[in-house]
Formats: sequence, structure tokens, C-alpha cells
Amino acid sequence: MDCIGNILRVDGTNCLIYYEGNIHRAYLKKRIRGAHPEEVKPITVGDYVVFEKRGEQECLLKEVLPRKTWLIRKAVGKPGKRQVVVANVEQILILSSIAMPPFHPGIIDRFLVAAGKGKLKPIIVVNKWDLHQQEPSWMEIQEMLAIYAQLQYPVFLTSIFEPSTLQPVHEVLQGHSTVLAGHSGVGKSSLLSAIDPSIQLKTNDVNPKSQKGRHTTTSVSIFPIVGGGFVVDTPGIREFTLWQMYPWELSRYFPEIAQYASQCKYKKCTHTHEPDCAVKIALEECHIADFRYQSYCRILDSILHPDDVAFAEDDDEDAG
Ligand SMILES: Nc1nc2c(ncn2[C@@H]2O[C@H](COP(=O)(O)OP(=O)(O)OP(=O)(O)O)[C@@H](O)[C@H]2O)c(=O)[nH]1
Ligand SMILES: [Mg+2]
Ligand SMILES: [Zn+2]
Repeated sequence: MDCIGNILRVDGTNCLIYYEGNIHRAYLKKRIRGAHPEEVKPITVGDYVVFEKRGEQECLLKEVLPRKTWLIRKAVGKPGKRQVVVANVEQILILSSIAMPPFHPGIIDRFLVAAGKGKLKPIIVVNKWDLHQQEPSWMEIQEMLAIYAQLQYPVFLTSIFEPSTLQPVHEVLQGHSTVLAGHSGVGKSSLLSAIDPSIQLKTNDVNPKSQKGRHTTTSVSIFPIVGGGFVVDTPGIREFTLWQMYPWELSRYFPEIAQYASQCKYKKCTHTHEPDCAVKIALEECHIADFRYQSYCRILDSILHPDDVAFAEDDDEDAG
């Protein structure tokens, strides 16, 4: 009899499938492994699969069902390949920190684009609120966060040491499926353990000299959370390079740029060098924040020159 289960974990040529409270193990046959040659892994955490039970825990994986949502990045060190970090979750919690590592809006903007492309609802969370008083750029960070809020993105400030800041985030996670994403060391695993103490994850201090995380989480894992719903913890990244898209498509995922793009002279305007560009005028008139436009230009560059060394990822982790 065919059953439909949910992938919990993928290890090399094996995977774990969740089905009606039980976990089954399946071997990934060559046919399945070769189904998506452009992907580093043929299936991913969150995929729905059709399988047939073959004994207590063993089963035969027959088919991977089409994905409803996805978080995709360019695979690290594998030119022309993409990596689906997670499939079929509803939301992405984009985590950054006020300090240790420093706040980088660029990575938030990349994840916002990836969320838009992958049909994920984005939630911005800035962790390590307890460090705000000693952070010299706290004023600037607040101004940037106000811009995200104006753009209608939900924004939360948290500290794992202040339970009152965790409650609102717990509420948005409850009853939903969410992937946690962000740089290494921002506190993804710590936040999850603080929100739900029954989940105890390995965490590690940030290197005080480089202010970078130590890539503590090394695989993509799913956790049910108290009150319902589940959260997917992911390994931190140093850089998140988006998977291919058309240059003129990018502005769709910047609402404030998209708002003006239809008034540009050229339909395929990239809002960089073209004449009569409504976006550039809006930028000059301060209707678009400089840091957002800079993010847009950097992402555009990485789309136009995907193999440029300047944009190559230097991370050594394997997100899954
Ligand atoms: N001051 C402060 N430190 C925090 C907070 N949250 C986490 N940390 C610390 O930040 C460090 C990194 O936390 P992790 O949870 O390992 O970070 P991560 O994002 O899961 O990192 P990777 O698994 O490497 O991607 C640990 O030393 C945590 O104790 C916070 O709210 N405030
Ligand atoms: Mg972690
Ligand atoms: Zn334009």
C-alpha cells in the first residue's frame, strides 16, 4: 500500500520518513537520486514522498511530490548546482543579531528575496537585544529595522536572557512550520532552545576576535515545538548566494523598488544605468532607503556575474 510521508532527515543515500507517528528508513535509489541533476541532493527535509512499507521500519521510496514552498541557494563549491535547504514549510524566520556577529542587513535582504521566490512568509528577528547598549551602531540598526517594519515585514527583537522578548516569537511559530535561517553565531539554536526548553541544542560561543560563529549546527533538523507546529534549525552560513533569476525579476522582491519599477522607461530596466529610471529618481528623492538599494545592487551583481570570485561563497559548511 502506498503512503505519503514527510522527510525528516537525509544522510547520503538514506533518508528518514515521518508517517503517522513513526519513523521509517528508506534507501534513495538511483532513479530518485538522478531525478533533479541540478540539485546537490535529490530530496530534502520537508519533502513529501510516496513510499511503501517493507517491514517494521524499512520502506521503499517511490516518488517525491512537487514542492509547495522552498528555500533554495546556490550550492557551495559546486558550480551550476543548487541546494534546496528545506521544502514545504510556511515561514522563514530570518535571524540576525545586534552584535557578535555584527548586524548585516544585506543577508536579511537576500533571505527576503529567497523567501519571495520560494513562497515563504518572512519574519525578521534580531537577537542579542541584551547587547544593544554597548553597540555603537544601535541607532542606525533601529532606523533600518523601522524601514523593514514600514515595508510590512514583521520585526521582532529578542534576547535569550529575556523571556518576555521570546513570547511574541513563540506565538508566531505556534501552529506553523518555520525554517530558521541566518549567519552562524546569531543564536538560531539558542533561540529555539530558549523558546522551547524541551529542545536542547548544541550551541557554541562566537569567536571574540573575528566575531564569527563556529558553524556549530551541521545538519538541517526538524523539531516539534510546544503548543503545536514545528521549526527547522539549519546550519549558519557566511554568505547566502541566490539561485539563478532574471536581473529584471529581482525588483519584484523589493516592494519599495517594485512600486516604482512600472514607471521606468524600459520594461526590463535593472534600475542601475538605464535612462528615465523611476527607481533612481525615487532613490534621489529619498523614497527608497540607501541600504536597501545597495543590497539590491549587490544581489543584482551576483546574478549578473554568478561565478565572480568577489561573490563566491567562502563558507565551508554544508547546510544539510
Ligand atoms: N548575549 C547574547 N548571546 C546570545 C543570545 N543568543 C545566543 N547567544 C550566544 O550566541 C552564541 C551562538 O549561539 P548559537 O545558538 O550556537 O548560534 P547559531 O546561530 O545556532 O550558530 P550555528 O549553529 O553555527 O549556525 C552562543 O554563545 C549563545 O549563547 C542572546 O540573546 N544574547
Ligand atoms: Mg546552530
Ligand atoms: Zn528603472
